[in-house]
Amino acid sequence: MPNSVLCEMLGIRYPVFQGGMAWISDGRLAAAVSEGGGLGIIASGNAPADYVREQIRIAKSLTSRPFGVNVMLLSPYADEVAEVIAQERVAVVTTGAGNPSKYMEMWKAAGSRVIPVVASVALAKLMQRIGASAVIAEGGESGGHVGELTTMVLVPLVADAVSIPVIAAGGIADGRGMAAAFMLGACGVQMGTRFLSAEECTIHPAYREKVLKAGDLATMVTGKRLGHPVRSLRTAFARNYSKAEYGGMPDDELEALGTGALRYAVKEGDSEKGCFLAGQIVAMVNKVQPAADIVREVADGADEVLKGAAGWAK
Ligand code: TUI
Repeated sequence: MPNSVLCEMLGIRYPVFQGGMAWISDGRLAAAVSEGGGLGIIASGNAPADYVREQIRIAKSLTSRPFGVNVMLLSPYADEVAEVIAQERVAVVTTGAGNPSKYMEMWKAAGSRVIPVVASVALAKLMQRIGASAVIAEGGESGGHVGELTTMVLVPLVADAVSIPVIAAGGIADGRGMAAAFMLGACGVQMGTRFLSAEECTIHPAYREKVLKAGDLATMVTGKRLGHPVRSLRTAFARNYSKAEYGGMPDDELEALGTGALRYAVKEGDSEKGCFLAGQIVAMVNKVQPAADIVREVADGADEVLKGAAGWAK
């Protein structure tokens, strides 16, 4: 693996982050990734602070290596989750779906490294200015809440605009993707979808089955009308939601249709009521394996590709 500044900064072996996926990335998955030499990240999603504290304690009991917690900034519990993170002195905080400026001082005072997800150059620059240690540039190929730009466009633009390390996310699930991210100016990657098939990932068996079977056109984006576009598997729920969205359902009813949908997918595997978040690269995820093997396979795969890089031009 090319020497990444991220490894030194965070005390990890491979510059591979496991993305914080709501209701999925718990303390056990995060600890398994960190034990494997990557950076495991607990997702707080829309969960209350007590749940997040419990998952942090679980991760601490399973690994002495650094791990992170992701704060979903649209959550009604974001303020209290932010405080728990500071109290627990978590090594790394990542944020998603918004601007985390108001928490920055508190997290830095607690000794955490803050690494926000950004979907634009402007937010990346602002994050650098207020003291972020790095930024995660996430393209719209990713699962969950998506921005406008693709990884291919966003990563080099952000890498040119800031001097802090850039981690690429969105559409990466193997060594080729990781090597490409390096070529675009990133010094690490974050993957979510690839970890849906980790042995330590406790999604409902029906969710896992859908992931393993998904092909290249298996995902779609819904939620644009309410301003929170989300990429998920093209299930009965996603199709119905889309019909309602473009069929003129009032905003409050549409909002209600989406409430609890992530949890239904993860815990009950229910295709009628559940929203199965996944990125476009889900088509490449087709085997179940330990999280540590995923981290190593992707990092070693990138190494292999990069070694042959001089011979690429055909
Ligand atoms: O956050 C994510 N992915 C997520 S969050 C989530 S839970 C959810 N539930 C209901 C509605 C929406 C989400 C599921 N997946 N990824 C990180 C990410 N952040 N992607 C894009 C962004 C982003 C977009 C705009 C970050 C900042 C931003 O800036 C807004 C601003 O205020 O400047």
